Amino acid sequence: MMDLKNKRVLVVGLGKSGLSAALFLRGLGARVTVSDARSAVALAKEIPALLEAGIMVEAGGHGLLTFRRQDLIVVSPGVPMDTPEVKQTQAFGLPVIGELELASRYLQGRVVAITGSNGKTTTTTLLGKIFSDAGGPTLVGGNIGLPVIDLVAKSTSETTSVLEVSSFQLETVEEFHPQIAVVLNITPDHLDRHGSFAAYWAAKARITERQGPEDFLVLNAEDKETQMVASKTKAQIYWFSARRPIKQGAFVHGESILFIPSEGAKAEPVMPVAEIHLKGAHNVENVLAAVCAARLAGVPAEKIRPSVASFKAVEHRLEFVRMVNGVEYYNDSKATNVDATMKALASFPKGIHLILGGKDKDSDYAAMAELLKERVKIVYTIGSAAEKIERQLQGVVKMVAAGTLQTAVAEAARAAAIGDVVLLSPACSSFDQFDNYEHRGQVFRQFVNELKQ
Ligand code: UMA
Repeated sequence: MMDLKNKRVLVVGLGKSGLSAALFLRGLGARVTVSDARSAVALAKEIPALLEAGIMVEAGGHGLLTFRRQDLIVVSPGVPMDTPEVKQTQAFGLPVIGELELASRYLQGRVVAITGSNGKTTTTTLLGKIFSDAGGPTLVGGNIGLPVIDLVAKSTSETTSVLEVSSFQLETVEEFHPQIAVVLNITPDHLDRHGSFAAYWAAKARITERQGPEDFLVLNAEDKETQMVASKTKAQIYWFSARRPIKQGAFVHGESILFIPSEGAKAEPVMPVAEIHLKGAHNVENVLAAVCAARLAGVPAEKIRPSVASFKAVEHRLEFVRMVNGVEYYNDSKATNVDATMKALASFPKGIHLILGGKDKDSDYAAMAELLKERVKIVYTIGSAAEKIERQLQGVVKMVAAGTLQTAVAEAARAAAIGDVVLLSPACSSFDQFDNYEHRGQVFRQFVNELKQ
């Protein structure tokens, strides 16, 4: 824990994380300033509470001088580390940390952290449910939408905090030290922010940087990039696999999920795969990761089984919205990269009307070509990435340039036949047309709910 009383701390970015971090730091007696690129008008909702709490606000851009006169800089996850003011500050030797790092210096109890390109939210939510069903004090937060700093006041030495952690958050960790870390998969994402896949991978691998031999690292045995994280750890490695038996960890064998607590030990039956009520093969992997982490945390198999069996899809993640005129509508707004959309496509055999597009992240949409040919009837493009998608997928699949989500839903509803599926799984982030992926998913649901039977 740092003594920040009367220290000058600058919080960069005034979204959820920045707001919570600023108020937390003020509560510790620090002299807090927040700096945000958005104008004072855009921040009109946040500013009064901050001023009331005695926090200074710099709006409409970051001033280099504001960054200089500080003892500590706390950056929000969405603020790139190569932002000129952040870079220069670091060059002057001022400490720069992220909100996750700040929170982990104060969070009490055990930390279970989950990262990966896809499946983080589902696995985090499921693990949170398993721990709380098992009866222990449990907190859930992080990239899932609740800043970790908001968990600090509620945590005690008895708490298990289940944290979804992103590459943006991991990029700025120093002392962050989960007792159990999970890496689900690593496929290209956020290349616009990290610059290269290698840099993105390196950020993800930092989840295990502070782990020691008493800690556990749970890795996907079927994902090459994830396997390589094993070379970066001092923790005990456990694996999960949906395809084959493994020596230590969780896997599918026949119709069942089994767990092996240590090499050479007898496999414990956990549950039948048929009891998982989540769509898609990728969700079996998410369940395996959660089972493995829960067993390592000491939750017995007989308690895990009913928790998993009663777990339903997370909002915006292959969420069934409604059946209209024999057509099923699914909201997968959380699919903000190509790999996530491929997993969604793999969950439906054919007859898909796919709504694709949003803000591009330097993604390669051509990677979806085979699945599109095989399963998709029409792609409806939306948002600023539309043109790039149309260029990369020309000749692969029939495409309709819908422009907006509203037009895409209307066009898909018109074209879809009985038995087809209309799927919003955009492979892009939402920030060109929406506040965030939740907003995009809500708007999609609203349009679908307005369709006439
Ligand atoms: N800002 C600046 N300067 C910059 C960049 C941004 O001032 O150079 C300001 C913006 O004007 C805005 C604020 O920073 O006011 C936004 O900060 P933020 O983007 O960090 O957003 P938060 O609301 O704090 O949300 C963050 C995570 N956002 C991102 O990582 C982009 C949320 O993850 C997370 O739920 C939340 O903290 C709580 O931990 C969202 C996300 O998209 C869901 N994550 C990515 C993903 O899952 O793919 C990683």
